[in-house]
Amino acid sequence: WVSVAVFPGSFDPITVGHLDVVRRAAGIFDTVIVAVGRNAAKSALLPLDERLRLAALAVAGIDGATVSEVPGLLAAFCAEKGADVIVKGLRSGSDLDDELPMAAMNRHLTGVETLFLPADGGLGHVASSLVKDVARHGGEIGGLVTPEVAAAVMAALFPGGS
Ligand code: COD
Repeated sequence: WVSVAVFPGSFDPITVGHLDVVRRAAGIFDTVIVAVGRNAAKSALLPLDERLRLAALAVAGIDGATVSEVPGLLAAFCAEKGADVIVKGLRSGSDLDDELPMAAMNRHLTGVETLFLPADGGLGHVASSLVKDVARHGGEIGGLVTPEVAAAVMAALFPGGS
């Protein structure tokens, strides 16, 4: 028996906070599929293929971690991959408010359970949206994302160079 977890998100872009969850989940499950999907409530800075490429580069050194696109419904993707659970990270009470209905809906749809990992104490402030906002306003994002991600975010925000 091989335990499979799916860690879904927009990953726009993948951050050190996401990578901490991937590493910790990979320590619990045989396989962790980083599942790059679309959040209908958010408009993405990076196109899906770029988010996939950057996520694959970022998790390349993590044993058992792979990256895949979620083309449609997450619950259907989990069933197709034979995934035992969905893993999510929790930074705050507002994350929990967002995540609880999704966890209940995914379980309603196919029975797939969701497990929550609390954010690392030093990474609770790391969010893709804040990384983009800091970069947009000239702040340093080097410690928050990998160098490849930092370059891609800068190129997307300032296409002609800054
Ligand atoms: N520390 C710990 N966890 C973190 C950190 C951090 N610093 N930063 C982010 N996380 C966690 C988040 O809490 C979340 O669990 C996960 O990482 C992904 O975060 P995001 O922001 O990249 O992704 P979201 O929340 O936009 O992803 C939403 C999904 C794409 C998962 C959702 O929209 C979805 O399932 N879409 C597919 C269609 C579908 O099935 N819809 C019905 C859902 S019920």
